[in-house]
Amino acid sequence: MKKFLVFGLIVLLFAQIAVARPYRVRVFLDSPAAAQRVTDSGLGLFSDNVAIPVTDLIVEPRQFPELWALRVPYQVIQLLPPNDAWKYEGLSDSDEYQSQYLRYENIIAKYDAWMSENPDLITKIQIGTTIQNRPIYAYRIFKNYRFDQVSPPRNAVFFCGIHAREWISPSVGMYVMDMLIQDLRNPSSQMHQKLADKCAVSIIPSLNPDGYVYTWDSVRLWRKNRRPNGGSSYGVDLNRNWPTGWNTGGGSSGNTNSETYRGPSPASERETQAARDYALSLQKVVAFIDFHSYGEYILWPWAYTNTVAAGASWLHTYGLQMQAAIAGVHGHTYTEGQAYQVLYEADGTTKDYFYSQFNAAAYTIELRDTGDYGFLLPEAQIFATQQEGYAGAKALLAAVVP
Ligand code: 0X9
Ligand code: ZN
Repeated sequence: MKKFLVFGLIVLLFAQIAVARPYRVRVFLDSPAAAQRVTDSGLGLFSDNVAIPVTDLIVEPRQFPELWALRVPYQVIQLLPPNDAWKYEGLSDSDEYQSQYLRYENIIAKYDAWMSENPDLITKIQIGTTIQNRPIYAYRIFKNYRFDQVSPPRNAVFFCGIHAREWISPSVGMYVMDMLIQDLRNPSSQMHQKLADKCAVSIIPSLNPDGYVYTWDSVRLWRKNRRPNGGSSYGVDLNRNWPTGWNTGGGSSGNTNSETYRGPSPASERETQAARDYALSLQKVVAFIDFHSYGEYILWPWAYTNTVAAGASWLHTYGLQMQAAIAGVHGHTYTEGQAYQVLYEADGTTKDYFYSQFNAAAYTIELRDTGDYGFLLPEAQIFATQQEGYAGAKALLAAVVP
């Protein structure tokens, strides 16, 4: 009997190691120094940021020594599902994108289908290639009645999927494209009147395809890209790699294992270079949105410094217009303000670059939710969040195009 018990325990132990389910662990931080130790650690973030006094982390069983080394009080909150348990079965090869998340190839197939149905509106540009050889695309939508006018006077640029695990971001990007097509086919719509002959919108469906694929096939809560950093360390945070303010303030890390590793140099990553060079190739970028999750925020520059941006009053005015438009859909009032102040300090982020380089109305939108499900937003909330994302984008386009 005893023998069987021991055998059973051994089997259980192996099962535990084989599955290696991560834990959600709450740490209590009483100082900026303690917060920085967490930022510099290789532990995953379950919260949307490292905050004083409470932050939730994702800790693999093998990482507990690293947790202890932080010398902070902690409490295990829950056992998270196994890393490979997030694969969506069944419908995942369909192109129905308003009630389910899609794999990368299905996202691109969806945009390609829209493009072939609307060749007069949409063009596709391969803007780069990832380290794992996946193409990175931008799709640009523009209604032109004046064929003498080769390129439009203005451009808006929307990024999706910089952070791999924020699946609702590419999902919102698809809805924005779908709605823009419908609006530009309807001469009486508000967006048609705003955009036709005046402004093109470029959407990058996923700026981090390697990371996104990795979250589907291996580690659901992966955030960074998949650059090998040496040894067993992978990934650069593509929202800490941009040149503006790179490594000047705080809120990024030089530790290659960190979730907010900024990379070896500004714009070191192919994804950053691809998106930067594409934006630079456009004649005039007037608006920019980087879609993230979660938290329900509308954030404008600066994120790298507490200094108030020169154009802050109009950034704030447009931010409030986006906030009202989003609240008008389902009553969710997204928190609006300067990123550094209402969320946290972060250097080398996208919107700081778009504001400093182009003087664009540049925003990060943190989509749903406020923390109940976090990055694991249920499919039942996809459509409502897409509507909110489009409402925000529309309000911004309406504000920047005269
Ligand atoms: O940390 C980030 O890159 C963004 N949050 S997320 O949870 N999606 O990772 C926030 C970027 C916005 N800027 C700052 N508040 N710094
Ligand atoms: Zn993000």
